[in-house]
Amino acid sequence: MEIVVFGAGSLGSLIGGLLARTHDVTLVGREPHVSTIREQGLRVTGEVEATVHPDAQTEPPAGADLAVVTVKAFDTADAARALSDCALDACLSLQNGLCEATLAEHLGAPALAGTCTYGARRREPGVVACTGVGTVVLGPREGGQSDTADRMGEVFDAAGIETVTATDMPRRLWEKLAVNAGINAVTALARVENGTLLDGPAESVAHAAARETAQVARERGVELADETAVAAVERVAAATAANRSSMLQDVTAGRRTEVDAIVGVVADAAPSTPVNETTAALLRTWEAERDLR
Ligand code: KPL
Repeated sequence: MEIVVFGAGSLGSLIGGLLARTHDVTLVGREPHVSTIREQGLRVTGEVEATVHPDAQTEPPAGADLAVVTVKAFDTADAARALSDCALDACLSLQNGLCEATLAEHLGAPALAGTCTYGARRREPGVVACTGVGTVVLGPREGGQSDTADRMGEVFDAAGIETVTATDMPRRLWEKLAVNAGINAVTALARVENGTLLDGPAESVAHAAARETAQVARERGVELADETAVAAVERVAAATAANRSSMLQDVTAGRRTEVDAIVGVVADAAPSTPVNETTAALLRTWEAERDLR
């Protein structure tokens, strides 16, 4: 299968590298990563070891069977515009936030929803580390079964990626949003690793952020219980205890964060969500002071 991975950062390079063991992959990313991959291949290190030779470009190709989108949430509209001239059978978002609707708006092909718990760190141009073998879950963004989702699930599976094809993506996306609202925003503001949220004063803040996210999900017709959202935060904080969340990494590096696509979605919703309103306001203030938004 011909697959374009749009957004060859850490996760995009890892997923693209794993897919390239079996499929024809084009990674779309930035220099000097792309020319290094073209010259020397892509080295995957850590929990998975492989050297693969995908194509690598700064612009998408004219067509592919599948586009996997891995850019930051705030770059989704630009990614969708860049991919709009690429003839596709399907597109899959493996991003934080609820980005599928934006992709569907711009692309003629069905936009599948996905979540990914593989850990990835780009070490240097042409090298990505797999810091944790996880699972890719994908399915129709509105839920239910689709032949396209089933086929794409088989494509990931064939490449040796742990894959689940799910019929309840709306609930899974909101559960992931609860995890990110609880873990990413709180660790970014407190400057701590994910495991610090397993006890201590920040634990209750993370849990309250997750409960508020579940409340907004239910307002939008998605069945997500408070306890399920809190349990997901605890489970992910334990499984990734030593990790620095992507939002903490962004803040540490002085980069724009995904605040709008994560806590902002909950903070800007109709019901009162004081914890997310507070974390969103603090992160947005930090970004505004650095001209990042
Ligand atoms: O998705 C994550 C992120 O950092 O963006 C978690 C699961 C919280 C892992 O750090």
